[in-house]
Amino acid sequence: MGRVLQYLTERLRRGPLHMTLIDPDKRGGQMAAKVASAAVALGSDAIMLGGSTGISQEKMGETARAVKSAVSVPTIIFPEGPASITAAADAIYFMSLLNSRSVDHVIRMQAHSALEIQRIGLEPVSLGYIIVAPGMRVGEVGQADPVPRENVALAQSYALAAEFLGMQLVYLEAGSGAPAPVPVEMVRGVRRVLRIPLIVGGGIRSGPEAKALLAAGAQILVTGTVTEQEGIGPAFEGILSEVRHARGE
Ligand code: 1GP
Repeated sequence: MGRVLQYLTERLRRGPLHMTLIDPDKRGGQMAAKVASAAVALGSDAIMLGGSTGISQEKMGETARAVKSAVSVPTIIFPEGPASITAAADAIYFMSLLNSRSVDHVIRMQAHSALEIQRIGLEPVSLGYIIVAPGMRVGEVGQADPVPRENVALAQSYALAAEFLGMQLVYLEAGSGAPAPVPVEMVRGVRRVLRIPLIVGGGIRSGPEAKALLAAGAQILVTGTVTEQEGIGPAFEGILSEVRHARGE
């Protein structure tokens, strides 16, 4: 097991986690490092770098280096579209967009980057990525057929398929900036059938939303927009306080 997956697995034994998504195109280098330090001080467990399509390797490298020297938690690349791969990060989500209509997003792009990831020694963390309506921009770029919000069985089916294929994590994604997070009933339904860790992201903007998703069984919450819009403000603090509370801190 790679070091980052081991770190996540060990932490998950104590309770749910939070990851802060930073887009190096919007906040690169030292600006990203500042947000990352403040987020980790409040209890965020990892920094994910990604968000825009076509982030240059240079920008990703510069930001990963700055974040890594500022925080002790893992820095994980969250590729969207063609991967911006850099050895400066600790790991990369090696993800398949399971409900894409395009074979490119399911497996071809991954095949394209696999040798390079091995060559530079970046840890791949295998992840089944499932887009739930509305899906926002990632749903369009990824040519997804988003899981309808009321179709719990379809979300369960994709999630279980990821587990049966040997993937290490499942990510239910409503899309960055979604007006509402993945429905609580869907999270509860997926958690009921799944044995691997469940990540939930997209549209989480408040403590009460985080609390409801955690109660439904989300094990890792991802937020990005909330810090892009207001920095480390009351909304972010509210979300982190629910995560810390859920793990008994
Ligand atoms: C996007 O799930 C993440 O991939 C985060 O979404 O920007 O809406 O927090 P937000």
